Amino acid sequence: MNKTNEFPKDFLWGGAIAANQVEGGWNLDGKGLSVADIASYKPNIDNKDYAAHMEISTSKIEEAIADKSDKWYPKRRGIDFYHRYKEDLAMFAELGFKTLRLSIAWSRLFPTGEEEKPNEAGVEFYRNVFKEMNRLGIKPIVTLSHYEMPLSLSLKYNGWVERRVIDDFVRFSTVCFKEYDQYVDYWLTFNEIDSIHRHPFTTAGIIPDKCTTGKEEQEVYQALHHQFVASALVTKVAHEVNAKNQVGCMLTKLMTYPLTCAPLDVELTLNKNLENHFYTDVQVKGEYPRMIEINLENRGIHLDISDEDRRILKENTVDFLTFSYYMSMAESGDPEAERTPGNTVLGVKNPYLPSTDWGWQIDPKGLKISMIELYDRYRIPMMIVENGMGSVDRIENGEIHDPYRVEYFKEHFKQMKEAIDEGVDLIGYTSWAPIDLVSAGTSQMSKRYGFIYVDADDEGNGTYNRMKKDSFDWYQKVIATNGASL
Ligand code: BGP
Repeated sequence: MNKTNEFPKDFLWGGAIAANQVEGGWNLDGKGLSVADIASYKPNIDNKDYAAHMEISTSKIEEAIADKSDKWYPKRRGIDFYHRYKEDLAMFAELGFKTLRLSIAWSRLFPTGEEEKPNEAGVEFYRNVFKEMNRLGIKPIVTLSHYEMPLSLSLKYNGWVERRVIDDFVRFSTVCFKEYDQYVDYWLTFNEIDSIHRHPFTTAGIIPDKCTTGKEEQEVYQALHHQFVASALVTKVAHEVNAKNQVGCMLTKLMTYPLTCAPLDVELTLNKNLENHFYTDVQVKGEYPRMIEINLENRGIHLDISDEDRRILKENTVDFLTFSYYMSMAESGDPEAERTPGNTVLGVKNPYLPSTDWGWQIDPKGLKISMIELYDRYRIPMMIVENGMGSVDRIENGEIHDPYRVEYFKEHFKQMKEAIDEGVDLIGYTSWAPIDLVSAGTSQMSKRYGFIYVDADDEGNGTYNRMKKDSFDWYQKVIATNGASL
């Protein structure tokens, strides 16, 4: 066994899931509708056009509300984690998980988002989940907002565009910190907070036809600002409720390379990477980067940011930084350059990299580069809280052979180890996702990420039974040997 691959002692190995992609039970025990519950499955989605797929309108929402079934709404079904969580947690424990990243559905605790007191049945559900995790020795990392805000806030206030939603979110988060204090130490505020530009409805409840200024971009940035302030305020509350609480931010790491060394390609790439750092700059350093503020002004985007907001941001920065990493992209000044889909983005295709079944370019080295770049910039502990490969898995004679998944993870883990050896303070890793679940981007079930297979198809047919893939044993061994088996 190669000892040199061993990860730091107490390294948090695990997996990550999100409430709206696993729970189901969308209308049970008092839960309200969330923005995820109206995401429909489109069998003919053209993977190259995310914008069209994410398109939303008031009439589309009304149509979805009127449809009380879950036939075309896979996120209403999830993988029935609501009823099967014990079985799933037992399998995660068998994998040897030290941690599980999961989210709390805001609409299960506050059905419309505006109630003064939480829905007790919702509070109870997560208490039971955390109790079971505690019994199994799995530490939770809890995301407070993972693409599931109450739909009512979206319809009434155009989601995060209105400042008042900050108070609703702080009330919800405070309940979480107090109710689950004995079980949870690690909290994340907003999943992929930068994704508000790529899918504003899912991330922030923004419905384009409700934009009153006629300038959607302006409203998206204002909503983002409200999320930044909310994130800082709940960081403060978490620390007040219990000083042991650690709060992190969460970024989609969109590693971008220049397609060539033509100076224009390099400049465009630099701009992309500066923009990608904006979100972590605000949450880790506590202030808007000067160049971003100038850039916004130059684009005619004038934000309502008070001195009080700036003080809140500055005084309540996060304790650790987390990010998702699936792929990298290239950038080019040539408008004809070939493009390829990535994590809800379209990037220029890098000719040196292979792609997944969904066209996302696989780049383990890019993970190491991202880790070094982010750690050098922020110097606080980091976690990779999403990383994995969506693929079409096939059952052959009752077994699922997924060597491509093992290969993907193995190469990424090696790069993580290299970065750690070079000084990066990486304290945890949660794969996306340890069990098959409904895709965030396409609402497909057939885009599979898990070490555990779930017998369900895109239309919800199937037994929903769980089954181990070959990669299950492989990951179990990696965790058992703390990386030495790599
Ligand atoms: C991230 C989201 C996850 C997740 C993942 C994979 O952006 O935080 O919720 O699903 O991407 O994306 P997809 O499900 O579209 O394959």
